[in-house]
Amino acid sequence: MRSLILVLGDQLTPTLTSLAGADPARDRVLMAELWDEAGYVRHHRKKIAFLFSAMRHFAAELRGLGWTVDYVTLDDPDNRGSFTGQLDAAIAQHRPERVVVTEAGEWRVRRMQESWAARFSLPVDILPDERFLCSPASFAAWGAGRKQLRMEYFYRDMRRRTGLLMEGDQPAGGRWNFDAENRKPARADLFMPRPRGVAPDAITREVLALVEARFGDHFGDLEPFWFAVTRADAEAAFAAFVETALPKFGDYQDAMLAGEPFLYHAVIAPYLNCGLLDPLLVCRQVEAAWRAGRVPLNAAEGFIRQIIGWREYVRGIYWLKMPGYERSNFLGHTRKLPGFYWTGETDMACVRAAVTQTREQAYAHHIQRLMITGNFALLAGIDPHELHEWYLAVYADAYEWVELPNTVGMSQFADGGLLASKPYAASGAYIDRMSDYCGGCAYEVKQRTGPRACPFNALYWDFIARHRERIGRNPRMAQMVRTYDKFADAERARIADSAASFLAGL
Ligand code: FAD
Ligand code: DLZ
Ligand code: SF4
Repeated sequence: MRSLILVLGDQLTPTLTSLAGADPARDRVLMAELWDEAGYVRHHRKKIAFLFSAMRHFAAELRGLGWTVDYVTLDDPDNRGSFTGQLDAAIAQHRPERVVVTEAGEWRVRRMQESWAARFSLPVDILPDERFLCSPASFAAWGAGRKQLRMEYFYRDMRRRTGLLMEGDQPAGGRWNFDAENRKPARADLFMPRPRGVAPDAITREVLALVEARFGDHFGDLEPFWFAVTRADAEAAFAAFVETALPKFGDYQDAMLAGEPFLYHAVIAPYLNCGLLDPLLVCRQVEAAWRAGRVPLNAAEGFIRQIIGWREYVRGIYWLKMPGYERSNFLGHTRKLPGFYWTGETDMACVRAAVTQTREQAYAHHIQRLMITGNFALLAGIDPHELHEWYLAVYADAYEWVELPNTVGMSQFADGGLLASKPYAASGAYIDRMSDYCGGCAYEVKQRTGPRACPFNALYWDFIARHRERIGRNPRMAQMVRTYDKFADAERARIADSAASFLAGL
């Protein structure tokens, strides 16, 4: 045999660089369900089932294309538990001339890949991952010499580079960004489309039984299981989103509603991140829907910005700053993650809703992650590394390259403002404006202090007071520091007392 091609669980793309240059007649593919990968954080059971089933379906897709695939299931007696162990066994068995891989998405696995040539005394080709639109080197070149790495400017470059939503060298509609039109709270009586689900087939049912048996002690509900696990079904789910939800995606991007876990979101990050959907094709489809008059520009632009802007940008930051970024803690936060992040058992209706749907669906939309669970952790001073491990475990779309910058940078300001221009800290008033959670809450959102007051309020002002030196120089936070300074001494004391007694009870 000539090449042994190791395909990782988030590389389920037939045009992957490691496969593109290989020959199905002479080369062999290796894929494996591994304890180390399922356990480096204790992933949600739905996430493990999703990935194992998508991997098994992808192995079948490759076999259909003529590849020889060695697929090692979790319960295979020859399973070695890790990428390195499994490669070792496969090399001993097949004696390949070389190993070929596409670069891993996570730093942890990339280091492993780099160790293999010396360890196995074999050439190991590590090829670039061309499913991303901006390579780490190209991102570094974009950032070199800039004082600030602002997403908005990166995004404009990506629009120019891809030609998406461009009219010549100008942005379609005359503006790069239509966010000013995108901040509407949703009403419960709006038509709310549901993501297109798929009933489990025989392969998925087998995986569900395996995960039930082997990962009984992991977080999260395994069923109902409705994720797409094939390329065709992921594409159908995306097409359904474009027809039913995309037109309102922009308008209600920041909204939250009790009992509506998905609103007008696409629920495609699990598919994009493991390779079932292609980011550029997805954006081209959205642009085509806008050009055909089926979706408004604010929706198409808002959506495309998330993918060629935010998604590529956070990956660029990740590779620029790793290793070390995972230990960022600019605000010096050390509190342990409260137990209700796992149980949902809290009187705070907004946190309960976000955690409960996370347990049920391995999904929460962006504003729930940022402004509910993230905001609470920021205000309460939770250790950002503990929070990072939580986000990495609980969402079906979570991989460190995308989760870590979102958690450490965007949500916790733990990188000191490299990624976010200001801390995403907000009191209950913001949550009340953007959601209907507060009406059903045991706390009173309009009260700042006292035992019945919404905890986000005292914690917010206490956060401003505690960090005034670190954040007060930011013009957008200086205003809040000035407001705090105008409170009477007695009110400031009540804020400190309320925050302290709430935190003591966590
Ligand atoms: P939509 O709202 O429909 O957006 C469409 C697509 O845009 C998403 O599928 C995603 O690919 C992309 N996108 C949107 N926002 C971002 C963003 N901030 N960063 C990167 N891509 C984005 N996203 C992940 O894919 N994996 C994660 O592990 C992850 N962890 C996060 C942790 C925190 C604390 C926060 C605040 C955000 C995190 N995000 C993560 C970003 C975002 O919340 C999810 O991409 C989004 O909620 C996925 O749902 P969706 O597919 O319905 O997205
Ligand atoms: C996330 C994950 C899980 C849960 N399980 C596996 C697995 O069993 N086998 C595998 O190849 N990949 C898995 N993955 C994805 C890997 O962790 C992923 O490829 C790396 O995080 C990318 O750097
Ligand atoms: Fe959340 Fe406060 Fe509203 Fe309750 S009152 S739902 S804790 S923001």
